Amino acid sequence: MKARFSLLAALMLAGIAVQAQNPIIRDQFSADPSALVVGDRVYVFPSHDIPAPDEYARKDWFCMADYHVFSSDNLTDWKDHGVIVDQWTAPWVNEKGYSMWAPDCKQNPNNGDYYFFWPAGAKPQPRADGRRAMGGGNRVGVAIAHNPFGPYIPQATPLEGVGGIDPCIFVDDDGTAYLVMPGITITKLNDDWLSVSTDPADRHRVEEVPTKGLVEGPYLFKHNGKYYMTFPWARDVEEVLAYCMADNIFGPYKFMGVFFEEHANKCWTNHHSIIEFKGQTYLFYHHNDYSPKFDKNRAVCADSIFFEPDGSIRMVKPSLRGIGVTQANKEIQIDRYSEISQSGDSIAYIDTTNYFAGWKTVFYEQGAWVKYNTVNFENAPQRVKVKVAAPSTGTLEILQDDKVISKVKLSPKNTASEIVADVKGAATGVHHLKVRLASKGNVQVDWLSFE
Ligand code: FUB
Repeated sequence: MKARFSLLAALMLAGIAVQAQNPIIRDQFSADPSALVVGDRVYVFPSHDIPAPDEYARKDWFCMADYHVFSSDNLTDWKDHGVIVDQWTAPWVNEKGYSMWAPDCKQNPNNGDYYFFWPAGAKPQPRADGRRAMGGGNRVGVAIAHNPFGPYIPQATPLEGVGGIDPCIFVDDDGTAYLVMPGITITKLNDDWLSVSTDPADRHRVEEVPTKGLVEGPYLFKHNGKYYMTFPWARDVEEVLAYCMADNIFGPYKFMGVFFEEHANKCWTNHHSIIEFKGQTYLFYHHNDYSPKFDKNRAVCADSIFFEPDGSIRMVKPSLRGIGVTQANKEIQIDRYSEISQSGDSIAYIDTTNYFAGWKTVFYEQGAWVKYNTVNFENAPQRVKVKVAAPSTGTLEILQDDKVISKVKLSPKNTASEIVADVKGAATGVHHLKVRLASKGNVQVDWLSFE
């Protein structure tokens, strides 16, 4: 198993760019995204779900052996910087644990380095009397790097006195850092960021979270001077995202309710982080888009967050379109639509034996349409290329905002192939795109791009 993942790690180290709407990471499973803004780039540190190898007995459970980091300067093209920490080389981690769960990473203002915190099962602890070693339990480790993309050097031992999963690091405006753990507890980190304060005055338990239903994955952030303690909450069965607000880090907090409802298809977990980037607030979360039948293989997504005038968080509706501007000359995956007509079209997997192949839009009624927002036409395009399968002749109309700029003549082809059509009267700049079936038929569109 180790050899297989090391090969994958080596390939990833080449720095592969993934163009993205939702999910943003499209070539591997990813979950529990922790986003971090560094200058004009966003770094995302997710956990990494994998299918359980033979040596891992719990086939129905989370299985994670390493972490990658991804980054983007436009929220559309994400670069995979490769593996930064894995269970085989982190000194204290059980190398058969596959339990590298939700991590977090922040820059330490005391020295400018990046501190990656992650939970994992520790190596079984030997017992003095020679009996079988005891399980090491979940501990929290720290790995340090000079750059957000690594290389990260793991510390020899986990944080003293800290057990559990889902660490979150919050750095206040004065540079004081806190470790936030499910429970929910907030504990001041010492200046070295390698130990927590043991002074009871430096520790606070947030009592205002719901007491019924699991609360995990806390993420603390500050917006307009207020503290927002956000967390996944198994209100009934699947997790919603909820939050409390406070004027001071140690409270009192006020429970504000839910800002993200359960996923429609019953993905049990959600886990998130929230950042502000170039004046907009974004939510990073996960869903099991690439594994519809097994919700422990998840995929990282992102959407915008908006606040009401009183500071409360507006309910987030997860979208397929996600965030970022799409360049008109790239493959535009219209199945990640912003809006879809009420009837006459639907989204389907291209290959149900390989979900990473993505989706296609199936138009089956005349007049059905999908709208894909925020496409940048750097130059006025002359042609459009559409990857499409159609059983009979017909026409697809391409609209820029509400103006028809191309009529793509379809010829009968049951397998998807690329058709090129002329574009007339298209404008430059950022526009919304619409694709409409102007004829009858079962027309399946994979993507389109402009030349
Ligand atoms: O990814 C494993 C666990 O599932 C995380 O640590 C939890 O927050 C939940 O997302």
